[in-house]
Amino acid sequence: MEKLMNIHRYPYNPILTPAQVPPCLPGCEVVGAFNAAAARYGGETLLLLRVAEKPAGGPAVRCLVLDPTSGRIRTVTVPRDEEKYDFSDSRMILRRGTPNPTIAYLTSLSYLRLARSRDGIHFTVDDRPFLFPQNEYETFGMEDPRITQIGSRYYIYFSAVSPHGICEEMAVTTDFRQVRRLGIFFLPENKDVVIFPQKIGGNYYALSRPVPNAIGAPEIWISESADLRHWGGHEKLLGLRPGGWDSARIGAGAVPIPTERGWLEIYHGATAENRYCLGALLLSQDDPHRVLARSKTPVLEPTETYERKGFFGDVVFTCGALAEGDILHLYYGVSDNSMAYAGLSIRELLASLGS
Ligand code: MAN
Repeated sequence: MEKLMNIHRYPYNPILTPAQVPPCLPGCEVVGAFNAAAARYGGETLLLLRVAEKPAGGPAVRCLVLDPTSGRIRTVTVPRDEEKYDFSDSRMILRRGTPNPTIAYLTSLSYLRLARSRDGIHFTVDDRPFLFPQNEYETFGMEDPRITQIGSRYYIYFSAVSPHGICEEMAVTTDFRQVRRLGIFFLPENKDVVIFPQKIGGNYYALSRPVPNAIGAPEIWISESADLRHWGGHEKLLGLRPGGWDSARIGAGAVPIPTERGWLEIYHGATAENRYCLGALLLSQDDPHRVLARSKTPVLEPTETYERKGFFGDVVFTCGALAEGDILHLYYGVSDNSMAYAGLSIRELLASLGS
């Protein structure tokens, strides 16, 4: 029997909604400000939001796509009555096909924008995007960023989405004003990368979530690198659990947090019905290939209205958590719509894992 754990959702959740984010594209509206990376910089808490925009008004049949040659965003109109398309998923337009349908377009274009806060709860959103699609790997957008601080450098990495597939790209900043892009570091299809904040036994480590096509399942892998750019030594770390909350898809969430018992990782798990929950993993301090514990039941599951209803409901999804003493400040996207906050005790969380 797992020990009970208290999770303290901020009573006025969500802490940040699309209404607080003015669109940056002409004639567009913001439909999501969610799945943000978290960092501390200059006495402030920063959230690097995934902001999703779409042409304002009307059904989602007009899609935004970057033209990488001109650098312009163009609008593609997809006829609603076209038999070859399936419009049933709010996030994407599927092209029907055998053996499997494929994504034709996304219904919104995502990019990355900073929000800054003194108290970690009340955020002001920057006027302009921090990173905006600009190359052929980002024509459908940039999603689900994470930030790893190593010394004075903040490594920012995210999923780049295009018809070439979903891959992981990296950038680096020291001041959250200037940012230098470092290119692709995980091949398609891969996403949900988190990089550990320090070397372990002489190497950097990352968790990732490749998506096998012919055979296999979307599960968590671990890789190592001497320089953060070239990754190898890949091994599978964690699999799906049939029948449960993490039975169809799992992926790393927050950047791993060092604790006295080992590395604490908050990951997401989804069912075949796309219900997303968060759970915890404990990895050995000296050898993160060793899984010491894994939550049997979710640490957080979508129960509140803002977690159950939205652009894509029944989703809690984290890309960042910040430790402060025993408190874990968990920032999480809700319903692919907004950002919410929950605080929890690291000690209680470790105890719930039996550690
Ligand atoms: C995928 C990603 C996430 C999103 C979930 C739920 O895992 O696109 O950004 O939150 O699906 O839609």
